[in-house]
Amino acid sequence: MTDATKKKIIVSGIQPSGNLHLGNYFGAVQQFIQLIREGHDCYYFLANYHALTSLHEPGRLLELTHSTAADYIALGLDPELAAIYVQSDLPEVCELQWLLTTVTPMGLLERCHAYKDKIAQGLSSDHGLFAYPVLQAADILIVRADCVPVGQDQRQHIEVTRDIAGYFNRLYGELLTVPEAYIPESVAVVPGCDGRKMSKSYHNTIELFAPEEEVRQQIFSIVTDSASLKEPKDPDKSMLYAVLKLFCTEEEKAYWRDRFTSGGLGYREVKQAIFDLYMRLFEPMRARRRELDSQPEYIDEVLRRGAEKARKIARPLVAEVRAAMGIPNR
Ligand code: AQP
Repeated sequence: MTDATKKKIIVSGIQPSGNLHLGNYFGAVQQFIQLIREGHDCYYFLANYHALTSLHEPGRLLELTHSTAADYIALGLDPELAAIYVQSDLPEVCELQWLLTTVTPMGLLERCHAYKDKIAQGLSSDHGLFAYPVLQAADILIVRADCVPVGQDQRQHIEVTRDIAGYFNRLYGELLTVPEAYIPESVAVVPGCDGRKMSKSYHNTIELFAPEEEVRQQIFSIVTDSASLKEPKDPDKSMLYAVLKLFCTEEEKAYWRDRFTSGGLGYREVKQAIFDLYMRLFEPMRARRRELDSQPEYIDEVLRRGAEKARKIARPLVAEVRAAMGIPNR
C-alpha cells in the first residue's frame, strides 16, 4: 500500500459459491496475505449471502462455507492475526444494506457490469443479483474499512461503495468511511480454461484444492490455437503464458518468453510446466488443507471468534447510522 506505516482497516470476502480457483488466489487471497503481513487490521469473510444469488442448494452452501474457511486458513490467512468470519454471522450487514438501499440511485446499479455480464451469459436474474453491490457496500462500510483488496473485476463495485458512502454522508453527516480499492498493477484478471474470466459459475476453473489428477486435467484443458510446434509464438497473445507467468519469478518469465518467441515450444510442454509450478506453490498449502479436514471444531471456533471481533465494530456503526437516519435504537 502507498502508506505502509499507517495501520489500516482492511476488509474483503469471497463467495462460497464453488471451489476456490487460481483467479481467487492471484486476484485476491495473495493480497489478503500481504496486507496481514504488513500489520493491518484485517477482516476476511465468506460471503454466503452473496453466494445465494447463484447457489440454491442448502447442503452444498453450508459445506462450501465451512470448507472455504478451511481453504482460507490453509492458504495462509492466519486467524490469530486476521478476523475470519461468515457474512451471515454479522446480521447487522443486512440491516445496513437496507438502510443504504434508500440512498442508492437505481441508475448506479443498472450500470454495474457484473450484473450485465451475468445476464448476457444467460444466468437467471433476481433482485439479489441486481442489489448485490449494495450488500457489498454494507460488507465494507460496516467495519469502517479504509481499504479493500479485490481483483480487477471488482473495481467498479468498490466505486459503487464509495458513491453510496458519499450519498449517505452528504444526506446524514460524515459517518461512513469512504474506502479505497487495493488492486496492485501486477494483479490481472486470470483467464479461465476456455478463455473467459476464470469464474466458478463458468465452470472453467483451475481449482486450488481439487485432487491432483483433476488439477492436471483442468490445466491440460486450457484452450490453445493450432500453431505448430516449430512456429514462434507471441507470449503476450497466449493464454497459456498468461497463466504460466502467475507462478514465475522474473528470471523464469524471461526464460519462458524466450522459449515462446524462439519457436520449437509445444503447448504440452507449457501445460506440464504450469502443472509443476502449480505444485511447487500450492503443495504445502494443500498438505495443510488435508490436515484441516479433521479439525472442524477448530474451524468453527475461528469463525465464531472472527464474527465476535467484527461485530464489535458493526453493532455501534449500525446504531450510529440508525440514529442519524431517524430510526430509534431501543
Ligand atoms: N478470474 C479472476 N481473476 C482475478 N481475480 C478474480 N477474482 C475472482 N475471479 C478472478 C477475485 O476473487 C475475489 C472473490 O471473488 P468471488 O468468488 O467472491 O466472486 P467472483 O469475482 O464473482 O468470482 P467467481 O469465481 O466469478 O464467482 P461466481 O462465479 O460465483 O460469480 C474477488 O476479489 C475477485 O475480484
